[in-house]
Amino acid sequence: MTPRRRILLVVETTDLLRHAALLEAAASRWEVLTLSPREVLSEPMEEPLDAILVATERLPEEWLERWRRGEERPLLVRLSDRASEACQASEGPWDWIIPASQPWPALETLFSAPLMDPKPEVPVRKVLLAGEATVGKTSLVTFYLHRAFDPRRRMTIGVDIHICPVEVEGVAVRLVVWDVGGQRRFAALRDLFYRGAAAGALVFDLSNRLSFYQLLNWWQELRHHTGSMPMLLVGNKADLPREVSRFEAESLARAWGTPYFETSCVTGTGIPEFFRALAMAALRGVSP
Ligand SMILES: Nc1nc2c(ncn2[C@@H]2O[C@H](COP(=O)(O)OP(=O)(O)O)[C@@H](O)[C@H]2O)c(=O)[nH]1
Ligand SMILES: [Mg+2]
Repeated sequence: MTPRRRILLVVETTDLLRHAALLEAAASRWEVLTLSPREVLSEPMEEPLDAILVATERLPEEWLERWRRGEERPLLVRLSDRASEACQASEGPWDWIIPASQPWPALETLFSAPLMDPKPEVPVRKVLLAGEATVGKTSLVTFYLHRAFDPRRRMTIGVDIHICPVEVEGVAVRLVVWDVGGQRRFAALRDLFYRGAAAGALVFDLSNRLSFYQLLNWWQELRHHTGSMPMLLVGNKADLPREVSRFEAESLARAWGTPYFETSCVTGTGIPEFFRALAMAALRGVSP
């Protein structure tokens, strides 16, 4: 059974930055998915969720009502600009209404009891997955966590923050993996993405030469924002016909002084090794 500590934040893409503090604080504790109202309505959410935080008015009540049925239903929480203090809602779809500007400590109180981290002594490190869209960043995390390939195409528009427990040389580490989609174009959100990261991985698609060429841009951007943070290079989709040879990728990795991994989210090849190396790099990298 997977631990149920998943939170969905529904927020307008343009508002994401206003909730940066919330994202950062929540990220070290829970798995956080962010979706815009449009995405939420167009996608079936099958994953178990502990809570749905809604920071927009643009969600129809029917969608919310649907979640009120069922036994293990998520907590429905409205982040409101108008609320001055947290209150339990007796009518309407919400369980709680919480001020958007100061969601803490109300959120903490709501979630802490059943969801508290049972092992707070485990070191927590923020790590980044960077690389072009569709190279398989989200799939790497999904495979690592569930040992299964999910072929559904789900574009990361917002920021997905996954918690990945890893054990390296007998030491448990909790990686908080930031997987950022199209939001990279918002400069300020980019800072949020890079802030406090201990290690990162640059991912490309072995079956797509362009994604290999684009690595240079990513490398420069990461180096610019994160200085000497340890980085790894990952060639994913090793199960598909190649457009990039191992020799080329290894040459690039050597030039950059980074370890190189080849992975496949279909067969699982290389994925545990990659996460162990990422955790090791994060432990040796900067402390958050
Ligand atoms: N054949 C194959 N397909 C993959 C692999 N990893 C991801 N994909 C597919 O590539 C697409 C993009 O994957 P996704 O994880 O969303 O990429 P992201 O945008 O980098 O997060 C999806 O359709 C995945 O099913 C892989 O290792 N092999
Ligand atoms: Mg993604």
